[in-house]
Amino acid sequence: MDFSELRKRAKAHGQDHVFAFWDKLGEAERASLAAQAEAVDFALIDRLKKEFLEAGAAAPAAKAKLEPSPVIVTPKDENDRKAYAAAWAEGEKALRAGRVGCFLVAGGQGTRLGLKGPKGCFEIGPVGKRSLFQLHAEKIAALRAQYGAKVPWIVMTSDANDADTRKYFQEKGFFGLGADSVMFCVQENMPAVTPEGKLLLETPASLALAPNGHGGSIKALNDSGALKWLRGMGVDTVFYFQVDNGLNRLCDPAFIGYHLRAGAEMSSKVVRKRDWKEPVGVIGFNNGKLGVIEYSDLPEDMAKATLPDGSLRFWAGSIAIHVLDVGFVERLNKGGFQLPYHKAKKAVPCVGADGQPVKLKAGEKNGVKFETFVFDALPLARTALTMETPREDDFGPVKNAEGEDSPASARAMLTDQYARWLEAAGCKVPRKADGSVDARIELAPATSLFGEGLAKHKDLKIKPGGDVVI
Ligand code: UD2
Repeated sequence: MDFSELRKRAKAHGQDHVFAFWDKLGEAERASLAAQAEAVDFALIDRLKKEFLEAGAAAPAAKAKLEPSPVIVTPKDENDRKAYAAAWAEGEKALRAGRVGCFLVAGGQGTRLGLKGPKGCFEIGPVGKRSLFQLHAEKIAALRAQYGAKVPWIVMTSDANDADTRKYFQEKGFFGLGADSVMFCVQENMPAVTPEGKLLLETPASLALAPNGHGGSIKALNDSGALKWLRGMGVDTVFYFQVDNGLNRLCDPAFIGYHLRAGAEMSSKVVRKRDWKEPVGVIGFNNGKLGVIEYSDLPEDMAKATLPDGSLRFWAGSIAIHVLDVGFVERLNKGGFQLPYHKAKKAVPCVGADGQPVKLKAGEKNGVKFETFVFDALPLARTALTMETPREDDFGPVKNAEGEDSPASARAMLTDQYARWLEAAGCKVPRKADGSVDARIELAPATSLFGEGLAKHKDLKIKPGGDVVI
């Protein structure tokens, strides 16, 4: 688009300040700023401004009417165990038939952990240097070996980490998976704005852009050709997971089986919330439709509400592990579909009217980012299912530098899982007086994927305080 046309368009939406430094920019800078501005959907920004920023915009929680919804709970009796075994068998059948692909969302910026570079490069191995990406990749390799299927892998990145992620995969030789069975797709950006809805400039020559939330994955799967790629291989079921959770039971056959048996379009895993404050969304009926209310949107009295036995009423915390039907994702993309946006106040690096970087005070949130969430697809599914999973088997994310959901807690959970598997196979694992494992243990997914095949290690000697890698 010709520059005067572009400027006119920005002006019509009250956003032509983005060209305030135009006269001072070189050719290349102008070209890149113009390309960024051209990609902005100004009408969408106007709509979001009205919806979220102007007087009278209601908080999402005020619009919600939340009720608990049914969950397939972890087996408690013989009937449950039978259903679980049948679901497991069904999931294994689908895996063997090559119907299942994996989809990792890794476009986030990992700001809370204070990391430079993709979060997937973080070394999570309790003993060795196994990174999150490597752990996920080795699980996929183990699934391929176990089920004799291709199990293709799609990795969603964002502009913020795409080049670094691809480089890391190249350097690691795609972890032996074969480059032709791994596909990258890049999610779109959204511009960050001031609380008044004005676009922020990160530098005089660039907009402050941020990934558009993991809901962008639904569109990215379509636009990148990933859906066609999956269809071409006969894949109709996608296992969706997040980069930060190394404990994740990748392609859990029981979960896939329940999903397929119910004819669901989208299924989600939940854990019992640790306490009312745990930062996970809760699954429930939201205005009569199954959905997730994000933790930041759940009113405190609802988050704290209990049942007569004292347990949380809204206990089903979403751990962002889903199964998606490929046909469902195709349907969502028909007619340029987009998920609803959510608003988040954030500290956004930017320049002021003088073109100099604005110094933010500690904790100051000067900007607003708009993001879409993949779980907003749940209410659009014709059939959707929720399954409980034991936290210790499935959810040990790395989110914070210290404390809960930190590298230390995630490594301890991995060690504990490996220890429980070895003990179940008859191996003696040293434990401290408080019951925690008195050793550091790391099992390669090739050694055991879901805890199987460990009988041959039952005589393994583990010294108190020692390291074990098998
Ligand atoms: C997410 C969920 C929360 C709970 C928790 C479980 C949201 C809004 N909240 O919280 O309810 O399920 O996870 O761990 O989802 N990502 C992208 N692109 C983006 C943004 C994020 O790919 O634009 C990826 C990111 O790389 C990561 C995942 O999505 O793998 C989660 O992102 P997060 O760490 O920001 O989500 P969190 O912990 O606030």
